[in-house]
Amino acid sequence: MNHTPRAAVVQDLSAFGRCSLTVALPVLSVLGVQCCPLATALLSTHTGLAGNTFLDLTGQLAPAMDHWARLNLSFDALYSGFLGSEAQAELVRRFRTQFHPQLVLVDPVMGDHGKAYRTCTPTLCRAVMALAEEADLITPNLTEAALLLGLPPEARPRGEGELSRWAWKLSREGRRSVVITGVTGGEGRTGAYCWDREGNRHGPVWAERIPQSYPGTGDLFASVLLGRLLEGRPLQEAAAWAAVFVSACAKHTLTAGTPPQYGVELEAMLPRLMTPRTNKEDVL
Ligand code: PXL
Repeated sequence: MNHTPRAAVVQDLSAFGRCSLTVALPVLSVLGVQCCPLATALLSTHTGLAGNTFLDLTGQLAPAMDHWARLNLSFDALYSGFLGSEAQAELVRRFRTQFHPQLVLVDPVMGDHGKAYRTCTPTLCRAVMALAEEADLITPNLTEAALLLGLPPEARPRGEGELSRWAWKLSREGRRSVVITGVTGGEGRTGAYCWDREGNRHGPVWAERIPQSYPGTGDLFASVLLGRLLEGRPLQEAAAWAAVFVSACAKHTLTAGTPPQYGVELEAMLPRLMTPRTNKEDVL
């Protein structure tokens, strides 16, 4: 009997604003993956809405992992995203050595639009980078890709040739897989550049560009990607699904006129991810 794939997700629970766990939980569930949160913090909203509350839960992580170990639980995947401290990054590493998941996805959340997030101090950035070194798959946006390569955060690759070299370097010569998100293409397209360590296949995937950015879309992308990978799909196919779904959610949200800080209106779109729908073009 096929078991339900199980993923441990190390992220904050921001109650309002559709990012991190409030995105990973519904998306992974709809994709048939059991999402087991290791909640790093509890916030009233993400940090993009002024005045958010914040309860640090770092102290809960090691006891939760130890409890899971006593229950002999195993995990197919470990997925980490936005982290609040070096100690949390260290606990993600500990999870890896304790549970040996087959797939470790590190979304190295550090910045966007050419700048590091104000929450990502140089020490935290270094810890996230060290974590990314040990991952099987990383999903940086262009700003994070530049930081991981030791370049200024505003550095951008000139053309697809350089983008491909960035991906190759980030893959550590093909030792791990990479999906660089937020890549702009011609003709109103946005997408991601993939380096698949399986067979060193690489290339871009595209979707319609929506002229509005929303918080949490990196989390949405990584969650769809992980769900599709755990279905056994190859990296580029999984990334194409993620790109098209994020674009469809953004389009729907723009049409609805929702304030961008509220995140993308994914609830109405989730059924489109459900199997047996297998053709990503059906999402649009
Ligand atoms: O989506 C990234 C993210 C996750 N969690 C919190 C955030 C952000 C981005 O701003 O503030 C708390």
